[in-house]
Amino acid sequence: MKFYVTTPIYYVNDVPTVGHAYTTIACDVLARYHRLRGDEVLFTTGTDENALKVVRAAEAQGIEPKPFADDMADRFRQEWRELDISYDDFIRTTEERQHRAVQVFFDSLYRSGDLYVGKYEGWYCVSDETYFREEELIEGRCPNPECGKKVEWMSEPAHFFRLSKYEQALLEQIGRDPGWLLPEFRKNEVVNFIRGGLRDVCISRHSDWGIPMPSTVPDSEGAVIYVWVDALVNYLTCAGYPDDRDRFEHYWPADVHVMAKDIFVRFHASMWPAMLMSAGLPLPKRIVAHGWWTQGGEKISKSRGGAVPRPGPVLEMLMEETGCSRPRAVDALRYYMLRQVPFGQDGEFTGEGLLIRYADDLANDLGNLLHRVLPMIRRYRQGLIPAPCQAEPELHDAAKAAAGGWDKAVSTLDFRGGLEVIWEFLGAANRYVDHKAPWALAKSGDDAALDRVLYAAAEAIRIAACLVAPVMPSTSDEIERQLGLEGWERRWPQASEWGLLPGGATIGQSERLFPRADAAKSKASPGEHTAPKSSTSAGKEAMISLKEFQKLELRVGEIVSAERVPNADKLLKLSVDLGEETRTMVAGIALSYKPEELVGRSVVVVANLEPATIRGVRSEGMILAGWVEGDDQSIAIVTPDRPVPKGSVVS
Ligand code: ME8
Repeated sequence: MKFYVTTPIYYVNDVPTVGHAYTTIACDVLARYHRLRGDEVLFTTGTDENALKVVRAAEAQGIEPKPFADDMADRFRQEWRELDISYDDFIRTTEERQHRAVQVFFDSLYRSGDLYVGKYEGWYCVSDETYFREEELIEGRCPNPECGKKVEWMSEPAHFFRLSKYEQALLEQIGRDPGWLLPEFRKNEVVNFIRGGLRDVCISRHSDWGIPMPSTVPDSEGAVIYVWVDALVNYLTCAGYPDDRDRFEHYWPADVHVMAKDIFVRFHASMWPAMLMSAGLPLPKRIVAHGWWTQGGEKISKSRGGAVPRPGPVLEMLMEETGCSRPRAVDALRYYMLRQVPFGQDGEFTGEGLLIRYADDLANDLGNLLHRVLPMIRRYRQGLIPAPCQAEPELHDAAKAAAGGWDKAVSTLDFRGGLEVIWEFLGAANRYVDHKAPWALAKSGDDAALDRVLYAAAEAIRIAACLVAPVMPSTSDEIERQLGLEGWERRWPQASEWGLLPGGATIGQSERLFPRADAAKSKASPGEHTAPKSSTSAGKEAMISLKEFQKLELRVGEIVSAERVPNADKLLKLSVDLGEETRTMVAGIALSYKPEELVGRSVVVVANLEPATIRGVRSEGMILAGWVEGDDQSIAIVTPDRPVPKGSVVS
């Protein structure tokens, strides 16, 4: 199966914002997902350079338009490389192949009788590259609420495309193919727009920047083609139009054009299909509009003044706040954008929202699973994956549901819904580990059960890595490396197939995927990670079973550093070495111990306590301590009375 997906081609009047990144990431996810399924994918993006606003932006910098556009196009490419965008083709509308395609396409509109020469007099908004009627203006300005700029009067002989002729054909197409325009509520906007009456569009301009009109068309002297006709044709050019017929027949029509709502109704859902009908070419199979990312409720846009969120600085912020690597920051941004808002709706972009998603979904749900399971395989099985076990129904059913749910969600571009089902599976995998308590099985010496649980948990991680691969490609690679699957060829049917993780494989070196963000908010309610002060004698109803007790993962650790938590009299921030890893823990023992007294001391910690952020410090475990008799201010930490290796289980 072939799959052809396109982003809009972006104006090069400025560098991209997170809004441009969003569309490009969404298309990248579609492309990667289809490649994983074995489809032959063509994923295209590029830059729209023949616009008047590009000339104006170049002028403002005192540069000629072409070198200005060259530089900008490079910066777009650079940005997409940074964000791990796997496009197959990057088209610039100043390229020769685009000039040829646009001229041939324009000529075919002329030959179909849908072009005529008239006179254009009216208002033009340079920023939106759109003509408006007098009555459409708002106090003499562009009626687009996001623009509102001054319009300019244009009066020139012009070429018109008979858009009005296609009203009925467009309405019929919309009625015939219910999934053609998405989302549904925007489809209704298109229907209303067309029913309101389509006017013929002026598709020429007099300028020396743009694609010259073919000489076969009357009055073409000195005229260039309207930038929107030029821009839309890029979708054909990338598919091989007009000269590479085989390629064109293979890839066209596009499977999906993706864009935001700003360029959906008027351009992609009306003018573009009408022009294709006129040229006798098949229509794209699906046209999808997402919402806008906003800041302070307003659309994030290149032309808006002030600090516009751009991908680079957002990644820097994330790395600084969390200590994560650049590839993890990239994947966290990709994840956040697709998970945060339903595709089609607007969403407010905030650094805080990104940090919360990072902490809750990535560091906790995904990262935790990996960092609980792999150290146990190292500790109990010398780093070797146990032999494959039969599918554990509670895990396998959840995996199948996640893979099926993701398939379904991707087909309607419901990325948020798709990620939700994957995260339900991660929840099931974490609960499985809690419930099976492998540390308790290790204690009780039930080797067969321990093998089964460790294998099943590792297999769940492999499946999760495959499921999230289109959204977080480098994180999936890293998880597979840690599982010992470097070089493993990931394919989609493997996602929920049980038992593919080879037994006997040696796991790779562990590295924390998503270090815990100090500043990130935690799901856990803040509380001090020390034993509670009151020790009431437990009533019968408060008793716990041995099995419940075994869920506790108590370990011996060694304090390797200690310091006070600023502005908190009772708190110390400790680094505790647990053998396989060193964790940060916050303990309320500062009134009883000086930091320097603690370094080198052995302590007993609750190692599987849900992390919490205490006074801005992420605490990943609890030190056991008791109150000194007769002194309710003084605390004594619990220490083994003989040397015990770091990481040993306390039972
Ligand atoms: O319109 N939220 O280019 P453009 C969501 N050249 N998406 C956003 C966004 C935001 N705040 N800001 C930008 C053009 N986008 C034409 C397109 S295509 C044949 C020609 C994304 O640079 C979104 O995809 O203004 C939007 O449609 C596109 O960038 C507009 O990019």
